[in-house]
Amino acid sequence: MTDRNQTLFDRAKQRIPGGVNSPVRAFKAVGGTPRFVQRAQGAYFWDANGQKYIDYIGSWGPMILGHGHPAVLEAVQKAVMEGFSFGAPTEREVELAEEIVRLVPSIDMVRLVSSGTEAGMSTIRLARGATGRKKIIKFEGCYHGHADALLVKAGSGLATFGHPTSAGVPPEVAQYTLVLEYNNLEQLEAAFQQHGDDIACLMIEPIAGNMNFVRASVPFMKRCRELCSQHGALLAFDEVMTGFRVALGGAQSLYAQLIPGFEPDMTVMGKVIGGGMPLAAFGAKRAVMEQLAPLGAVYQAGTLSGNPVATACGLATLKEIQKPGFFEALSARTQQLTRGLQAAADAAGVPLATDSQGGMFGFFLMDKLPQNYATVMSTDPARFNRFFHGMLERGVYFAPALYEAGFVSAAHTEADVEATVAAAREVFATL
Ligand code: KE4
Repeated sequence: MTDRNQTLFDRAKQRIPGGVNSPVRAFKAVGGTPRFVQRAQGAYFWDANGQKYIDYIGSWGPMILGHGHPAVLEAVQKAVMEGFSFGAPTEREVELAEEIVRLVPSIDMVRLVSSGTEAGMSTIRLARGATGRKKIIKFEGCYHGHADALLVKAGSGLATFGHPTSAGVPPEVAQYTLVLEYNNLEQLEAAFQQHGDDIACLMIEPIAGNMNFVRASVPFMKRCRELCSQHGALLAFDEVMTGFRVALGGAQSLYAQLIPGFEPDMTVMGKVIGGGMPLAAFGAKRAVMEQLAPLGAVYQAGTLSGNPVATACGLATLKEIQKPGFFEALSARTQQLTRGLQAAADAAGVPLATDSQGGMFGFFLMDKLPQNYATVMSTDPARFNRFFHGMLERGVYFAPALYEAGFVSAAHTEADVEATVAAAREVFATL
């Protein structure tokens, strides 16, 4: 039988670089043929061959309700009948801005954009404009979108700033980005000691989903907050993945429970707030946000920003996740998965470490949870790839890279997770 995924992939590679519109989709890290999605519903999607999969990616986070939630579908269908895009303000943008600010108490104002990259890039520019400083701190293993200043890897020690991770990024741009090791208190202290008063912002994924699932330790996060405050740098939480996903109030609401009075200065958001449509946002206190055009001197703009169909999708999604018991049920389902995977690995004598928060989870083929990128990347890639493909062949779609997180939706049932764990028992036995 013809493999339509392969046929489509071959065609795609003729006209789209690597056959994909975003690199991770190409299965380069795991090998094999990417699955071309024909349609999706609830916790499942069907590929170009009609093969059904339990979907643990959910568009890399947005599909927290599952695919095709009736209330979201209705809201989007109504919105498209009123118009696709106007390039003019609409009431729904105001409603969504008010809703986001209500759910994220650390921000007074928000600007809507179309992607997490746009939101992260604009946050950096705004932080630089608001502080008049050039330098920024990011952490190895955290991804904040593909803006030049953020495609940077650690330099040779603290004294030197970063080097580009991508061709096309001039070293002059990377020179203002300092890349530290995640959870490394000594490096953090030294960086602020040497550069503190020149730092515009420190940007961090509070739970790093771009190195699978690594939490910033409480002492580390507390110190990030203290040092930023001490030196007049802005603490920017990149919650594109964790926002409205690990908890209704995002990861910052969890750190606020562990560190008295904790809040970031800026927040980058995306994914869930668009419900699968192109919508992201960044927010901060009024004094910072009012430095943005047209009020202030920091320019930022976007043709499709606050798109009326995307805001309808986002509002309907945010309404559903606020229903009583939503996150309790989602967390319980996610924990059913991680506990089931752990038991299956233990039974097969395969080292596995798992963690989850709300509807986001990670697992590592190692004995204990890693605290930084270097440890995550010490995983045996061949073993991960065998696990990934073993599950894929059994109709379970995990992230096609060992450094990516996984996502459970409200549509995943107990039976879906039981089937996933049963498949994992078979695959772990082969590892
Ligand atoms: P986008 O520009 O892809 O919408 O968002 C960039 C971004 C920013 N910040 C965080 C914490 C993110 O996780 C992302 C994007 N996440 C990846 C998954 N690791 C999207 C998948 C992809 O690149 O295709």
